[in-house]
Amino acid sequence: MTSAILYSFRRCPYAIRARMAIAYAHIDHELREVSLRNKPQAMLDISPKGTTPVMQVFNGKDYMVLEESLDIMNWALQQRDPSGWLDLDDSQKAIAQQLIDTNDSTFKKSLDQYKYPNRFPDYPQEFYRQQGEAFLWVLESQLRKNHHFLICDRQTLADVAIFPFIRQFAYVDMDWFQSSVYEHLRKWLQWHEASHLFEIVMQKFPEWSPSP
Ligand SMILES: N[C@@H](CCC(=O)N[C@@H](CS)C(=O)NCC(=O)O)C(=O)O
Repeated sequence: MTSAILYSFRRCPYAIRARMAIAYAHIDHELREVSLRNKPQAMLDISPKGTTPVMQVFNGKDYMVLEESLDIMNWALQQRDPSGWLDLDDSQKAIAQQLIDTNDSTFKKSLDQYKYPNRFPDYPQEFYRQQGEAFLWVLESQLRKNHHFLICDRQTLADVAIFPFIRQFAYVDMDWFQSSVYEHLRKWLQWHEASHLFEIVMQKFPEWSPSP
């Protein structure tokens, strides 16, 4: 019997980070690829807010629902954390938390504005890119300090939680990103994109529909 179901949308950065944590922790699950334009009723029944990812974890007759990507990541890592993504001291944890909070709030907002400038005609696209660059600078200096990863000298939760969003930002104008001053960030992005974990979670699945 399936022990967990993950409702996911392949390109969603929140879903990507959840899938990476799930794959890393070897969580047995059924992946249900959804269309954001046609969300399955089974997903909306357990999570009416209708965002991906959503994870349903079965425990005998009961189940619990995790409907925030960070909750899914943390839950998966509590089951298994082979390389210690959560093994950090208190000050490292505080930095990780702050970076993730900034990513999910101000940076995500600038990312959406930079990606869809037509929807935000008040300013030119470059303005929104500059807004986002404030966070790129913070990451670049963390990477310089920490030997190529954000918090310490190895990959941890913060790297994985933030990477899919930086990837989206870079892809808006790859020529600009490649010739930008963010040398360490470029290498960090390339490293994550080339990782086996990322390859696994970007496999394509047909859209799920309930069996009749
Ligand atoms: N805070 C949520 C955000 C998830 C989210 O916003 N996902 C987007 C897709 S990338 C979504 O489902 N949007 C709803 C929609 O497009 O209808 C999380 O961390 O899981």
